[in-house]
Amino acid sequence: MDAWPACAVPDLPGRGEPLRLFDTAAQAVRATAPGGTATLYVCGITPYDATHLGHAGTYLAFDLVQRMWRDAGHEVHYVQNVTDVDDPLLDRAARTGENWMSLAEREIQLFRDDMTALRVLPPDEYVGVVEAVPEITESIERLLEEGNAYRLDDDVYFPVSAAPGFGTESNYDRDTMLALFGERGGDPDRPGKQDSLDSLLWRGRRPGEPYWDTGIGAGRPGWHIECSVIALNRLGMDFDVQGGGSDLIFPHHEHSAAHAEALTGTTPFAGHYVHAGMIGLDGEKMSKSRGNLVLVSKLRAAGVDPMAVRLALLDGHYRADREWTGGRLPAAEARLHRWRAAAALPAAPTSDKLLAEVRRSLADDLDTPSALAAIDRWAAGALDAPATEGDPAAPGAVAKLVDGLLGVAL
Ligand code: 5CA
Ligand code: ZN
Repeated sequence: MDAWPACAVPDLPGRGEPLRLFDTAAQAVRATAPGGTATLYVCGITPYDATHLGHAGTYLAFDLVQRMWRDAGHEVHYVQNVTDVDDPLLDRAARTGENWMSLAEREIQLFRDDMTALRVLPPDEYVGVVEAVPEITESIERLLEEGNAYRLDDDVYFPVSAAPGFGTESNYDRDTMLALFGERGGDPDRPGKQDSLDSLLWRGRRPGEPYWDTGIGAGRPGWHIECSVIALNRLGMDFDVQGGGSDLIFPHHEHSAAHAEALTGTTPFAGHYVHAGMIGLDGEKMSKSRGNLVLVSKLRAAGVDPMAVRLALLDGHYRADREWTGGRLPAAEARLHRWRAAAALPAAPTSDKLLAEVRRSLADDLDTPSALAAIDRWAAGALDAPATEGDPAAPGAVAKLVDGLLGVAL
């Protein structure tokens, strides 16, 4: 399906540093080692409600990953999915009496508009699960043929015993895995499974639910195999970064990796597993199911500058769980105002050191708080100095670096 329009990313003088990111599997910050083309898969939305600031924070983190790679001279191949058929979407459609496909279509369009407004770089391939059903089905058939899947009633399961590396992506112990599996869409207590942690690859047709008639039978794919196959068929194994929010560490990313490893007989699925922290409101994770949301579209409709929303999200480190509070937006608006005023001066302190500083901060696991603080110091110096002194090229150069590396248009 179509993604959304890309904004131009200016080229900056010199070369950026190699990007280092925290890898959940290694539990350490490690250098990403992209070849000429860096490869990225980020889990997309389940389109049953509008984009909230939690989603925006996560997609922004991976937007910066791409900016850093490009600045370091790489091409980027970026794939994102849309979970456009799944239980929460079907439940919501059933409750409101809307057709599930129109609900998905409307929310996907709203997401595109929100991402465009926030200047988030689009994926090169934006793939809906519905359009990928044939390739996903083919992979499940292969797992069955090779003894890496088993049938239970009309459903098909993945046995965790088929993936020797199971558990090494999340690093969680079995009790934690069992608890999270139950909380996040798994069915640890279903009788007949070989292991409580085995996950659903194929859900046989249920009355009233959409289904596809396939070689496996009538039904629809399970969640983890969707991302596994969509990523694998476009990026191959050992692509550079698998991304999403930290709520996807287990079971989603663990099982996606396990499926791909069983499908190919090779390891690893991704070079880095990178997870953004959860953005909360009133002490709880912001989530569609809880309904404690601040929506990007609502902020836009209220006339809030999307660049201020972007800055408010970048003010915290992507990996930290963080609370959205009422003060964040006014603080970001004030910062944006100061940066714009400094960038509009006829001359300002030179920016070469600033470019190096911002590059260094972002290369270190996307340390945006340090990068923003460095730009604050430059802006304060520029606004304090007499307007005619300094380098006439500096204001424009800083606007360009803020655009290129942070995606903020001044
Ligand atoms: N469709 C699946 C992934 S295949 C899914 O998780 N969809 S989602 O709509 O629920 O979430 C989309 C992305 O936003 C995921 O990466 C998820 O981890 C992230 N996300 C959801 N809630 C928050 C939050 N409160 N803070 C930060 N990121 C969040
Ligand atoms: Zn996913």
